[in-house]
Amino acid sequence: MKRKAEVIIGAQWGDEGKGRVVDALAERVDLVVRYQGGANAGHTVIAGGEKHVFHLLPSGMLYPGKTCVIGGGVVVDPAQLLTELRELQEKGRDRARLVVSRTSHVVMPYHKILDTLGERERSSCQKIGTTHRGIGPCYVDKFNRVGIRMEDLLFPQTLREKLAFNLEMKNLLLTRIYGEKPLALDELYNQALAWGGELAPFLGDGALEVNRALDEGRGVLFEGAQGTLLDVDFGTYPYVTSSSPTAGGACTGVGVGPTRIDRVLGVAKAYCTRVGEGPFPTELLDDLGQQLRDRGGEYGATTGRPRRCGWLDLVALRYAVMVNGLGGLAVTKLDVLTGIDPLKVAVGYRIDGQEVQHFPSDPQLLQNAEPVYRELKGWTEPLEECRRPEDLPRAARDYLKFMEEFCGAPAVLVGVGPAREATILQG
Ligand code: 2SA
Ligand code: GDP
Ligand code: MG
Repeated sequence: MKRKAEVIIGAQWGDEGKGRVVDALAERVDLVVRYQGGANAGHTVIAGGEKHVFHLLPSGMLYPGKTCVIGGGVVVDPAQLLTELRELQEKGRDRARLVVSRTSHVVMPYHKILDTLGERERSSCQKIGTTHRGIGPCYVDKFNRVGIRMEDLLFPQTLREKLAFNLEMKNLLLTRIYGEKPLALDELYNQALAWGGELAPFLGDGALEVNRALDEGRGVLFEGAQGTLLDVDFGTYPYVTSSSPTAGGACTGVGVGPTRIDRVLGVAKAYCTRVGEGPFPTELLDDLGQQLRDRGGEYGATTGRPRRCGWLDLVALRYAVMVNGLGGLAVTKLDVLTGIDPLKVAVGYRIDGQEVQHFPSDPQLLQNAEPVYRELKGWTEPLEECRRPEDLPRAARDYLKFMEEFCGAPAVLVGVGPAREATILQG
């Protein structure tokens, strides 16, 4: 079925393989749109034997003839965006047309500095483990209505006034609270003007672009960043990011009504990972955790940090199906589980002696949750060459079936390797 508007979200703690899923599905649509987050994201696409890691650019950029949109809900680091564009050019890749919403907010150097200083000042149990990309401080300014938007970079006088106002506050924080040096207005202003000059050709009206495409019957993929359990409302607060990676974020972060969305697809690894602090009930702190990290190459695509690894948590995944209204799952990295027998999946938690089947909102309860596991049979065959569901060994098919039945969503795509072609597509 040709879908007009599909949202692709991370159904766990991010790094589920959203980039490779978006790349696989982008071929059949016309637009790929990022709607939240910023350069904290690291979305890996391996196409034609070449690896690309997108931080701000949507993962449809490798398709000439398509349009990629950065929605107003994204926080844009102009230097990073220019670097990514330059990298694609240096690789000699033809690329999609790019539209950056004029209303998206600018991540300024002071946001990154404040992100790092904020983390430094938190005691070890309060640290979030951010990517230091300035995401939280930039969203704070947006919601505090003092942010600088991409369109402000085009108007020198407004830009200078807004920067001067912001620097007054930021320099107080930097000098009086953190004991750091103040930032100079002129330097920042000149830098911001230069960014505006370079990015002006890409600035446009993201909402209009996407709604017009939908009106004309063109297909649109909305690409979430991070994941459901990092959502500022539905994640393991306060150990979350500062945006809405869940499906609703696509509507507010682009400017499309919920009635226009045909399906939401949740990307989930066949096991679980998390990078940064916060509760993770099925985490494996033993050799098996290390084995998953090594075999799955589980290191941050932006920071290089080792990711924490653990068994698949079906309680959390079923919660993601609920809060996103998932119509399907894209299960990635099934190949990484080859040779592990038995496999365990969490089907409940024991909290304060009571068994529960729902995902608790209180991180303290989750921290103390002991997973109730179901053991499933493993398999020994490598999966990388499988292209149809029937090519998978029986135990792998049973593992997927158990996931589908427990969560109430069908697996419509299965990843059996990192490359574009290592994909089983069934919907
Ligand atoms: P931030 O920087 O304020 O958004 O950090 C807040 C929390 O959100 C987590 N977070 C992520 N988790 C997984 N992957 C992300 N992207 C990179 C990747 C991460 C990296 O693709 O590997 O390279 O380390 C991402 N971005 C933010 C973060 O770890 C905090 O827990
Ligand atoms: P994203 O942030 O959700 O796009 O995911 P990342 O790119 O941060 O991390 C996913 C990692 O897993 C990347 O290194 C991908 O190349 C890799 N990957 C994605 N799907 C598969 C898969 O099916 N099998 C294997 N072995 N690797 C995969
Ligand atoms: Mg990632």
